[in-house]
Amino acid sequence: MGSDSFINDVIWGLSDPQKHLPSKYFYDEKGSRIFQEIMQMDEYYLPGCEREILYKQSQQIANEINHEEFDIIELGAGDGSKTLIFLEAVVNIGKKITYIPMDISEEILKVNRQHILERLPDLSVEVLPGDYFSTIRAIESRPKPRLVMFMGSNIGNFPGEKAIEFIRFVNDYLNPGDYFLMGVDLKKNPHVIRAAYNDKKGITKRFNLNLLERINRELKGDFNLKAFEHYGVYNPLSGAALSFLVSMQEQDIHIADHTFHFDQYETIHTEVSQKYSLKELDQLAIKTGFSWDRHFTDSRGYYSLSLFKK
Ligand code: AVI
Repeated sequence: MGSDSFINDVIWGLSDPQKHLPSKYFYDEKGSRIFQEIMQMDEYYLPGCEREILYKQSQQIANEINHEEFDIIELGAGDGSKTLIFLEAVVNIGKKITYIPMDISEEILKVNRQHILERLPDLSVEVLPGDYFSTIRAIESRPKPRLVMFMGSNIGNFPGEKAIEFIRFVNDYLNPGDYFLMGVDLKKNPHVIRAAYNDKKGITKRFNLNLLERINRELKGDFNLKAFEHYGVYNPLSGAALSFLVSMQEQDIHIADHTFHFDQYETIHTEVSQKYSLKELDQLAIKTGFSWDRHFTDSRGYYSLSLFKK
């Protein structure tokens, strides 16, 4: 992700009649720190749900996997702290695994490896730095059966058809009998979802505004952060939680040698966090080329770890 594509994406997105910026650019060093704060927020129920499922049902998930020896490849693995719960369960039921965490950040993969080996010193861990698309190709030549994991409801940040395209892409790198385990935030009381993206302390607002700050820092933009508001909305018809930055006044913004005009109340769409029903997940599994699926949900039915089999 060089700054070359960052500038191109920013200019392209702000030139559209409905201005938009890709949410992947939230995660510079500062944005990643703010995201850690989001994960601790009372309103942001997702990590707690995922952890509950992992603690209570990891063994059942592991038992569904019809292989004694296999590779576990985790996309966007981060520090691996939640995955460790699952890996321990797999090892405890006597399966032989190699854990292959993939992430953009080499630093976080070092932390991940150390974390995992502290608890499971005999586990074979092979880290793979890079983005989803380039690194997943690296698993093609590995001879063992596979379980690919994609946790944290990251699939929700792929807008519309892009989620289908991405899961098909993963499916292409699996053989019949391989598995895909995905963390998915489910449709629920819309008030609960809305609150998760509109916290009282304004942490999500800081997260969203950091995107403009990043443009100022890295691309020498001149956004006045005080002239933008964060707006998070959930549409129960589409199941999409959408984040916007709203220009509170008419203004011109300069980035490199480009000028972007904002009318008062004009918005930049910055993120989609798609929510699914279990029925939609069944359809998604079929649409993306899987032959079987099973959902493991938390006690409130807020979140699912969905296991797809090719
Ligand atoms: C990383 N991703 C799953 C988060 C989400 O819920 O869409 C990012 C996030 N944006 C605002 N709060 C959290």
